[in-house]
Amino acid sequence: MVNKKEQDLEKDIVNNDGKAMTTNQGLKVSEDENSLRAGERGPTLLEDFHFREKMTHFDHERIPERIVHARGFGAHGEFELYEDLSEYTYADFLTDTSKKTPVFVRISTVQGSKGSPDAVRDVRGFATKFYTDQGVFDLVGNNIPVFFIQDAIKFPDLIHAVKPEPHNEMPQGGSAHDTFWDFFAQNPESTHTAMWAMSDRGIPKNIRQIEGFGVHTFRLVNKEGKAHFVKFHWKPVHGLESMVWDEAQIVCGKDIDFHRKDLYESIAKGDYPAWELGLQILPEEDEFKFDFDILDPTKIWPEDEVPVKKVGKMTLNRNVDNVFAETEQVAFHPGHIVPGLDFTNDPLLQGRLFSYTDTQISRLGGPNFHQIPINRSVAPVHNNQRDGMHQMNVHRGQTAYHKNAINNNDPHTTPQSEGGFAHYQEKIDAHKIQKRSESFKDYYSQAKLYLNSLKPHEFDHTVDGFSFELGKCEKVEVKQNAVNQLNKVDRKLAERVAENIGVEVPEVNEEVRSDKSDSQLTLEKFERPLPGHSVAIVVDGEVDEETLKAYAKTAANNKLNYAFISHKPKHITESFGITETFDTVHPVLFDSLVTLSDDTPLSKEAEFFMEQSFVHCKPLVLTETAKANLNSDKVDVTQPGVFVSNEANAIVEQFKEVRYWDREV
Ligand code: HDE
Repeated sequence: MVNKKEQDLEKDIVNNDGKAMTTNQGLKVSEDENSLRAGERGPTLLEDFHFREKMTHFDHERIPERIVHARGFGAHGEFELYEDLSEYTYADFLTDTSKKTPVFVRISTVQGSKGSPDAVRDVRGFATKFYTDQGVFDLVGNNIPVFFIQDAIKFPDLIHAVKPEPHNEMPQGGSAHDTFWDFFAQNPESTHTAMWAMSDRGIPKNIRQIEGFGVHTFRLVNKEGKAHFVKFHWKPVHGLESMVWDEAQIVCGKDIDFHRKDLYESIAKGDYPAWELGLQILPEEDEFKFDFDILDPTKIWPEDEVPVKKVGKMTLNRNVDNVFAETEQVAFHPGHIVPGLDFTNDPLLQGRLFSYTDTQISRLGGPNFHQIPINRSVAPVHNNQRDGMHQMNVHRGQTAYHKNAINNNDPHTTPQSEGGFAHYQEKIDAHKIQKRSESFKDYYSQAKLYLNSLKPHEFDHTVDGFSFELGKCEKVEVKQNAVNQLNKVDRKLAERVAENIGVEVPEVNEEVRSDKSDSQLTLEKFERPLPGHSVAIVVDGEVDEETLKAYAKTAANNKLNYAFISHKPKHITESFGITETFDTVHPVLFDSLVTLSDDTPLSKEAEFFMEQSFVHCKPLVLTETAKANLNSDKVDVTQPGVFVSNEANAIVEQFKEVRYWDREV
């Protein structure tokens, strides 16, 4: 069924099928290959208005990319509510379970420019636009629940530090450079978030399998005006997986579109990505119950202490028709809010409420960006705002002010009791000051809590993450200062990183003495349903068609993505239509590997595929023949996750575990 937003977008869809080419003025064009010239070999004439119009438009096809989150991928979907939440809020999309609210989601990296690779180590933006019947609500979050800074005034500094350095514009799509780690060391509020970014969370395997977080504390307000504090979560239905760092770096080169391709293809195939909306709800009376300040965006509310209540599900079920019109022009803003929700005094959130509209004005060329189809509310829009660049509406009538008598005081305001938005009336009694609250000054306890919550292999990966990034810094002072910070969180982390990058371990152990953890933070707690996983079926030498068919059928029946990879794919292409050669793909692009072979020694390419999958701890299946013809000493068939089987079904049976960390060196 077509939802309200799709109906709305339908009006603007341009379909050229069977249509005559025209200029932008509707004039039919008779020639589009040759500009108007003075003679066959003569100069082009200025008079050629079609040439000039075409070229002028082309010259202005680009708009400024986002300052942060420039590289993103978007899709349409729907949100369904499980239960009526009117105890907490009167937002209609959170109280009416019969409603399916249209959504548009854009998932992005932060640092890189629009053409940077997908699989870099970075925070992922997770922005959702709900087209509710009460107006647009944007939940503009990230895949990491905390942020690097506590006050919005520091955002330009953070971003200047993490973006490519101004004197040489390097590095692209990464934080492994001096200015970022200098910022980290000089601004200890960034410590907790850096732990997340350097852990497996910073290198997601794909964007179907990430969590999303609203980060800030917001408010839910019910009809009676009673408020609760709330944190928003998106819990991925397809589980949560990450890459290993070596793999991520190779993917960046082998397939820069790796994440977007996966999302696009999943949606195109009908294997829809989905997330459950989770809420952590806290009565206002409990505001001061914790050993951290709930307004501090560098803190989580540990899920063991405040459980996440799953209240609905979002499914992405439609790719965009046009990336520029939709994904590039979509304009999110944390200040796009609906009745029943409200802000808190989190100083980061407060600053964001200014920044997002401001940035759209230069990015989208004026104040009317809400009229662009993807941004348009499905609730009717009426006010006295007029004119401006790119005004698309024709406002009829004489008055454009409030109050007026000439037009019966329309458009009129609506009392809160009838659905008008009214700000939550929080009592404030304070001095005007420029000062950070003392309650925001514990920078290390939750960083330690995060490390305590990781499994040993996840801790090792975090050590590797820091070691790589700091190892890439050029200034010894920066490396040393950063390790001094790590020493304030965890001695082991500081020691191991210091050793890896060749700086001193600080003399005094200043680590946080706490073994507090949260059981919900390790990736291991997530289920990883098999559908959507990918298997490389390596065909080395002559393998009969029946065998290949059996593997193709098993993979398709279990909704696995698969490709046959061989030296001479012609006969496979003819039978199956899907195929790759050893040159066109790389083992890092697959989650698991099967090797089928004939009775001759395995080729070095086939062995390379197995070695890479082995070193990245992925499941491998070899047939008896392949095992007998394996010469590589880098694939130990006695290790966990390496299976010898002639059954096609082994790719399902054995691939339920997605990584075998015991194999990691
Ligand atoms: Fe953003 N952020 N941000 N941010 N942010 C932007 O808005 C900003 C912050 C986030 O897919 C910009 O349209 C300030 C936290 C996402 O289009 C800009 C501060 C979180 C996206 C901006 C923050 C985010 C943006 C750049 C500190 C997670 C991409 C282009 C107060 C909760 C949305 C644009 C999309 C984009 C400002 C901090 C998430 C410049 C001032 C915290 C997902 O307005």
